[in-house]
Amino acid sequence: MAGEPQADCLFCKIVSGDVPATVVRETETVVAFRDINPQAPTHILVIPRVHHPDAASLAAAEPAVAADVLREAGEIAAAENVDGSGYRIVFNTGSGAGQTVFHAHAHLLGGRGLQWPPG
Ligand code: IU
Repeated sequence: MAGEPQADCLFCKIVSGDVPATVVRETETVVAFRDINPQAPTHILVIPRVHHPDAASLAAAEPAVAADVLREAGEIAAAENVDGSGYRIVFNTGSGAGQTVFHAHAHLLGGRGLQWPPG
């Protein structure tokens, strides 16, 4: 059922604690942890506890939780001191856009110059 934990989902396993991660923040609805393969000095993934395959399906099904993801990303950017220099929140959506884990997640990237357009 939409929103339920998926046995084969890496990020559901991080939410449950079955797979370790360097968690920086947890709320009732959201978990944030450092990306295992960081692309910037600050690279944190902000994920909902509930399972939805991508950001748009999360927003459609549970808009308040999607808002929680965005708000937490902003608060973590401030806590990491990357808000002054600028940061990026990225939702890769679909394998053609580089999505490899099909549990909605925001990439929070900061701490270096970020080019536009992205690759
Ligand atoms: P993507 O947008 O689906 O490609 O992002 C998935 C991210 O999950 C990617 O940046 C990986 O480095 C990251 N990740 C992780 O942090 N821990 C893991 O155990 C695995 C992937 I597998």
